[in-house]
Amino acid sequence: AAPQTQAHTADLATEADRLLTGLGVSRASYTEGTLAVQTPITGKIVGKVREVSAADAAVLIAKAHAAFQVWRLVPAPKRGELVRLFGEELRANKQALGRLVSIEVGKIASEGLGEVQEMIDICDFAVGLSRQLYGLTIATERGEHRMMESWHPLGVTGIISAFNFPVAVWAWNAALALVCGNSIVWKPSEKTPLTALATQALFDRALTRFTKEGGRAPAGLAALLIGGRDLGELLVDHAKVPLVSATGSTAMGRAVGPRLAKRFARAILELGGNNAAIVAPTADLDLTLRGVAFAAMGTAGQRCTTLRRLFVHESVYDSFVPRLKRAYASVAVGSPLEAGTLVGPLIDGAAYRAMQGALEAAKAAGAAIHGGERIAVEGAADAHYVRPALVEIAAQTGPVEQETFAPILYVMKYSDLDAVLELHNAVPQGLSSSIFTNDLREAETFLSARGSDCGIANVNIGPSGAEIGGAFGGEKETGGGRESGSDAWKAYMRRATNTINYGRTLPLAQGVKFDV
Ligand code: UN1
Repeated sequence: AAPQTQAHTADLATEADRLLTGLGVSRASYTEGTLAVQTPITGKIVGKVREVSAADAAVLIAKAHAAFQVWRLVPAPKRGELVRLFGEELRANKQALGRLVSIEVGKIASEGLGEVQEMIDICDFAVGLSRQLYGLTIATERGEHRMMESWHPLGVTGIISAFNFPVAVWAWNAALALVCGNSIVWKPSEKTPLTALATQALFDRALTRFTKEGGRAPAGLAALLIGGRDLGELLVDHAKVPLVSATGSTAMGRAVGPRLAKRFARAILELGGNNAAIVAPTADLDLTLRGVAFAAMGTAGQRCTTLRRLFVHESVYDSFVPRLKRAYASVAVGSPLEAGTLVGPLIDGAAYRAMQGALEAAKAAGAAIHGGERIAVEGAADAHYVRPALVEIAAQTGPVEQETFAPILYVMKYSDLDAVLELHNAVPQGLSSSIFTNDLREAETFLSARGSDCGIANVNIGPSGAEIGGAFGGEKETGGGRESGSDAWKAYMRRATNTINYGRTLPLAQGVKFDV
């Protein structure tokens, strides 16, 4: 029997309305607009969001620039207090916002909540960071001189986010940018304006509390640009926006990167991934099975960190791959709002068609395809549910070299570690990677300079589901940007090298003589 979705569209629209008003969003902003929002759970429209005109967007960016000039003078730990209050709003509203993420993006409940938890985590991190924005003091060659680095606020930070992490990725950028003394302007995905409105409303609440408690938050500190690609372009081309952090496809990055470079603006690019895992002869296969299943099928394959290529050693292939196939055949696909579901819907029909196109190309290349078919869910004829696809393929060609944002796992057999490392690194993308092994030499080789060429390399953990404490991002066509933890904050500030002479003479560097 077809799985059922008890959550019919009417109920979802009503629920979204209840959640949005509860989170402080004005009803007119999501019922009286022109941007239709579909829930992927049923494929039906649950909101019509008001878009920002290009003229209004320009005003908002100008206001954000004016706000920056005030905000940069607020001491960083006080800026951290605003982010702390925002984190409190998120804690208090985790259930509601997480549920709205599930409705708008189709994530299962724990992943919707997990996304909000990731926002809370980055707020905590940023609050601590607000007392840790430090520069070096560097030895100078001149007597009675001191050389040091100062880190200063940079300016308006543009944030372009994708549908699949509609609010967490904004939070990574927003929390850091704000403690760094920047104002922020956000262009969310056109597919996810509801969660953007809700997040902005929670942020506004934190701002109100901050001001009530005597904080100095200038108007226009955080703006939201809901609308189409033209608004993103406006942000990218705006002379008063020195940094744009953009998450999305490599195609998007190719459009954004050169435009920013043209005006010497900074870019943090978080683009496509084509993440692989190696299952080595000594791998703990029970652990590997769970790690692979979550990384490849979780979020219906719609994470930039999703596991897409699996290299299995020939000595364990026949014991491991059949188990994995059984997991693929039995994983619960259906409405993400129902308990027990692990794989929710694809975001839309275009994602479904891209998935089918990749599977057809794999088939033409001689692959054996298990799963991948559309699943009918009662009450959701316009939605796109699929059984995740496990594709056994001989060579890494065609669709295996591309990122298809859907649950397709290409499985290949290998015999030699050096050869598989070469294959591992042979794709254009370089975001995340894993090896499953209990052999110390293999694990360390994978993490070494001749190992994985990705920004994230893991041992005995899948490539997805990173914590916020580490720097997040990848190499090659993934764009090279780093967000979130470690010292990623430095990209949001400008560095000044200061040399101070506290003596009475003026020695010149490099022994230069210039006596007038
Ligand atoms: C993304 O898919 O754009 O590591 C971000 C992860 C999450 C973030 C993914 N923490 O899978």
